[in-house]
Formats: sequence, C-alpha cells, structure tokens
Amino acid sequence: MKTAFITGITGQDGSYLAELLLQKNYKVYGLKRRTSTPNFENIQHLKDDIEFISGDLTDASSLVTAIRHSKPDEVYNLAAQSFVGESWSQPILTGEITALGVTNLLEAVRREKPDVHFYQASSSEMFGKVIETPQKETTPFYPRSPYGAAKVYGHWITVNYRESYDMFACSGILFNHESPRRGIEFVTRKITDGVAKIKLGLEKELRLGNLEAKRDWGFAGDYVEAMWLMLQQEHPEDFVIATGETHTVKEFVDIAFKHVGLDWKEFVVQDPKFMRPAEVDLLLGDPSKAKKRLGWKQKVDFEQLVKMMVESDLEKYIRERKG
Ligand code: NAP
Ligand code: F7E
Repeated sequence: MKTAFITGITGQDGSYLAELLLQKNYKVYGLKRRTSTPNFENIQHLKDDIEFISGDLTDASSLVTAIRHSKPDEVYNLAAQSFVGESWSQPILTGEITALGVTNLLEAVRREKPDVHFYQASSSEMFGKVIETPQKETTPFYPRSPYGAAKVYGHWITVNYRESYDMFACSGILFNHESPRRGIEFVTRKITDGVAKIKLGLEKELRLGNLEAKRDWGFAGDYVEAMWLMLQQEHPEDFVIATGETHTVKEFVDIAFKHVGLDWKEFVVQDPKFMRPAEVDLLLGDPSKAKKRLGWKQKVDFEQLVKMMVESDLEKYIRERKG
C-alpha cells in the first residue's frame, strides 16, 4: 500500500485528490491547520478514511513532524493562500504561505524522507501578462499579483531542490479548474451561487468586476488525476495542465443564467470594488506535453462544467429551504 501526504486537504483540489488516492488504495494523511470552527465541508464524506496531522505551512517544525510521522511515498503540496484578489490585501502572508511555505515543506522532505515523490501546485497565474499564446512549459513568467509572484518562487525553489539534491520534485502548472467545491469568492462559484439564489428568489442581483477577462477553465476532478500521473513518471518533470480553450467571464455568466432560463443582463451589475489593481487579461494553456507524455485528457468540457456547478448550487439551496 502506498502512502500519500497532502497539504491543503480541506480545499477544492485536496478533497478530489484524497478521493482519487483512496480509490487507488493509498493510505492518506492530510495536513490540517487549526480553525476556530470546523471547515470539513469538502471532505466530510472522507473524514473517517483520512488521518489528519495538525500543522501549518508556515510552521516548519510541524512539517518535519508530519513527514516523520507519515513516512509518505508521495507528497502533494496543495496548501496556499490561493485567492489572487486577497493577495493585494495580505501580500506578506501570501508570500509566507504560498512562497516560503514550499521551502519549509521541501526542507522537511529533504531531511526526513528525501526519496519522496513531491508535487508542487504551480499556477497559470505565473504567466500573468502573457509573453506568448498559448502558454506552455517553456513560456517565460510575468506574474501580475503578489499571489503570482509567490507562485513563481514556489515553482523555482521546486526546480532548485530537484537540481541541487536530485530529489523527485516536480510542478504542475495548472490553469483554472473549478467544481461545485470551489471556494465561494472565485468568480465561477460566485456566479453559479448567484444564479441559484436569483432563480430561487433569494437575491435580486449579482455584482461582478471585469467581465472581459479570459480564462482556460477545466474541471478540478480531471486535474487531480494529472497530479497523480506526474508522480508516477520515471523522471520528475513539469507539465502544463489546461483544456486548450479560453472563454470570457461574460460567456460563463451567459451560459449559467441561460441554464435556468434567465437573461444575465437583467441581473448582473458591474462593481469597481471587484476590479483588480493589475489584471491577467488572457490565459490559454497548451496541454500537448501532458497529453503525449502522461496520456492525460480532460473529461468535462466548459459547458458541462458551468451546468454542473449551477445544478449543484440550485440543489443546495432547495435542500436548505426544505430544511
Ligand atoms: P483552495 O480551495 O483555496 O485550498 C487551499 C488549501 O490550503 C486549504 O485546504 C487551506 O486550508 C490550505 N491552507 C491555506 N493556508 C495554509 C497554511 N498556512 N498552512 C496549511 N494549509 C493552508 O485551493 P485549490 O483551488 O484547492 O488549489 C490547490 C492549490 O493549487 C493551491 O496551491 C492553489 O494556489 C493552486 N492552484 C489552483 C488552481 C485552481 O484553479 N484551483 C490553479 C492553479 C494552481 P483551510 O481550509 O484551513 O483554509
Ligand atoms: O478570477 C475576474 C477576475 O478569482 C478569474 C485561483 O484558483 O486561478 C484562480 O485565480 C477572473 C479574473 O480566479 C469577479 O478579475 C470578474 O480576471 O476566479 P478568479 P483567478 O484570479 O484566475 C488561478 C489559476 C490560480 O492559481 C488561483 O489560485 O474573473 N472577475 N469579476 C472576478 N473575480 C472574482 N473573484 N470576483 C468577481 O466578482
């Protein structure tokens, strides 16, 4: 039986990855930070199958203890301050968690179990103000937020540990991926939650920022499979994971409202509060290396993703209404 240690287990990706690894018969450990109220929503159904270890990416000693205790074959570093918008309000904390936190974990692995296969959650936000389109593994980085800059550090320190210590350390450069378990402040989930509330008469409007931004959106359940595949390779390498399609926020809004028979123009209000100090205008990934070398491909397309998320939020509020 293989053993995996996942940071960010309570997040969107952590929950799908834990599901996948449990199906594959892994023993799964998850790093869990202390919270004043429980936040097990995404992993409620898996709680009894995961062994939680208390710790924080900014507390190096807790990571050493976690690796020593779990003795993992594979480590997936998914923990981060992951909301781009918030990274302007908390730039230092974002750097401490999303950048230096990676070094804390790599050091714990190097000292306690250097033969681990290590996955770092890199991001298309590193491409920022894009130098070329589509973006691939060799495209230079130009981050546009404290979050993007922190991810560039996390990416390069992972390359550096691979080259300095011959560790099996690699990064997935993942483009946006969404699901019904996506945090409520991200634009996709904010839209589908808003559509469900408007449809059920619980809200009258949906306030959004830049509707022209373009993103390459995939389904999180498909993307965690790529993470696992990367760690099963003979040699550690970095891969772009994307759909190869890009859509505006407006297109997402349009499909989501249409799905419940409404016209978005009657409900969406543009609010400068949700505009960013620096925007990433266009992201479009080229997943051909992952397709060829990992045999990875997405199963859920853009329209299916939007509809899946709207349906899930509708069901949630209908369930809540019934009590
Ligand atoms: P998410 O839902 O925001 O989850 C983030 C996780 O990190 C949560 O479990 C959170 O725990 C944990 N965390 C935050 N700060 C921590 C700390 N100081 N110590 C330990 N754990 C901490 O993010 P996601 O969408 O699943 O993304 C997973 C990873 O992929 C992140 O690194 C993200 O930056 C990266 N990424 C995401 C996307 C995407 O489109 N989703 C694309 C590219 C890269 P709490 O529950 O306690 O807050
Ligand atoms: O914004 C625009 C916003 O916050 C997408 C994270 O997982 O993916 C995610 O980062 C776009 C931006 O995601 C609102 O300006 C308009 O252009 O959903 P988002 P993100 O910033 O792309 C990358 C790959 C990650 O790595 C990150 O961790 O939508 N937008 N109106 C809005 N965005 C938000 N949040 N809220 C709005 O009202």
